[in-house]
Amino acid sequence: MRPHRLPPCLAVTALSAALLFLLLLLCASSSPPLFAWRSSSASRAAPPPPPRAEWGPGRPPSFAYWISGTGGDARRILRLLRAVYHPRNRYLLHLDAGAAAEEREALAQAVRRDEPAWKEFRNIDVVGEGYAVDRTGSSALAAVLHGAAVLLRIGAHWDWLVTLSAEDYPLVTQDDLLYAFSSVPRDLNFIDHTSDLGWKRHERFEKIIVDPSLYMDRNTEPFPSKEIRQMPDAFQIFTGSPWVILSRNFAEHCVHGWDNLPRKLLMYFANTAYSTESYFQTLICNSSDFRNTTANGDLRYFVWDNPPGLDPLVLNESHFGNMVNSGAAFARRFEEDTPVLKKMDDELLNRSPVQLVPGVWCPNLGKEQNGTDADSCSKWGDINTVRPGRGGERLRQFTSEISQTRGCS
Ligand SMILES: *[C@@H]1O[C@H](CO)[C@@H](O)[C@H](O)[C@H]1NC(C)=O
Ligand SMILES: *[C@@H]1O[C@H](CO)[C@@H](O)[C@H](O)[C@H]1NC(C)=O
Ligand SMILES: *[C@@H]1O[C@H](CO)[C@@H](O)[C@H](O)[C@H]1NC(C)=O
Ligand SMILES: CC(=O)N[C@H]1CO[C@H](CO)[C@@H](O)[C@@H]1O
Repeated sequence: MRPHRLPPCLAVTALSAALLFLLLLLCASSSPPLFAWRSSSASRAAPPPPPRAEWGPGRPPSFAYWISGTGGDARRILRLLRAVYHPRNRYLLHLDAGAAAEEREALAQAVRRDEPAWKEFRNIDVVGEGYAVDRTGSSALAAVLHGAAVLLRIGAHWDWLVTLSAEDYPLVTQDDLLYAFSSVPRDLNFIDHTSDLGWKRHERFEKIIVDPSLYMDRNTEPFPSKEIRQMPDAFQIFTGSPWVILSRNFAEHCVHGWDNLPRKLLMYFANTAYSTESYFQTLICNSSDFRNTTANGDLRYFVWDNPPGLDPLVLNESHFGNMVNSGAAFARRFEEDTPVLKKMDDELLNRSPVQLVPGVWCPNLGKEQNGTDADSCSKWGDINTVRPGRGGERLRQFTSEISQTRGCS
């Protein structure tokens, strides 16, 4: 007898319903809760208008970045944002419920004020309220899906959604990334996956967990239910890296899915540990319309200990060479202000600690002007052209290799 507890199956159903409700809510709500831009006062002398982005064939693509962190991560997120900034892209920043409202407000202030380019292009938003998230539970998946829904609503032009955390850093400039992806079919998804579940079969999929962060307003650890469930037979489970690059089409399918599978899987993965490692994988591999749009890789560099821990190793200067040669676009995990980030700024991004990464869109960045290096953009360049460096060629080569083989096996 467990008189004081809700029977696990009931708790589970309630939570699945909570997740589904959350998702439906976000699809239905007409105004996402963001720190919005206020229109600037018209009385100031008008600066030259920013160049207009052009879209479509012959133009570079555009990325939507979902960047998430927790309490104390605002500074790292700003550094990462500078390292991945380009006016063509769209950025949505999220500090989860582990951060105080003041930190979230300060992040929103920085995004409004810190860089002339951010003020001008207004392509960065901060989620106004932190969702409770536990990365081992399904609340992490709910947060990503919510982010995707908001980005679909506020950004009409992006082609791919990239998920990053405050512990990530780019290995290439945005000129490089936009260049490499210019030759990638826009419906292609980069989702690392396998159907070989190994120990995860029992530990992850036969066990049922309950993630209270789905309904609490504080980050709360999931707890296991005593019950065991059978492996599903209506779909085959795939698992892999939680970090993904999703095509706009597939992101729409996940959020506004016109068929049942996205919702059915959401119910299932609501009670699975680490559902961000399996939801997108299982959905795409079981959808006949999308299977063939999967490339098996996440374009990230990370290193596992032997035997592997729960998280990949923290990277340092000893990993620099392998990181660059990997051909990947992003690497993780880094500690805040660790020296290897400075080396990446210097040698890969051509960025000083206070600057945005130079590119065709702002040619004066980092150039000497009257004896000092320009640390902000004073004159707009062409935001519809990119000029790749060696990193761009490497990444193009790598994406072309891994996208030769599509589908799931
Ligand atoms: C996906 O690829 C397989 C194998 O190449 C092919 O048989 C199938 O028709 C493709 N499906 C779609 C929807 O294009
Ligand atoms: C770098 O990381 C590796 C692997 O975690 C570790 O063995 C090594 O001691 C670290 N080096 C420095 C300089 O921290
Ligand atoms: C550099 O100095 C000259 C002369 O003082 C000035 O006319 C010019 O605007 C300055 N250029 C920049 C980019 O500050
Ligand atoms: C609808 C659909 O394509 N379902 C697929 C789910 O995954 C299994 C295993 O890959 C396929 O056999 C199904 O056809």
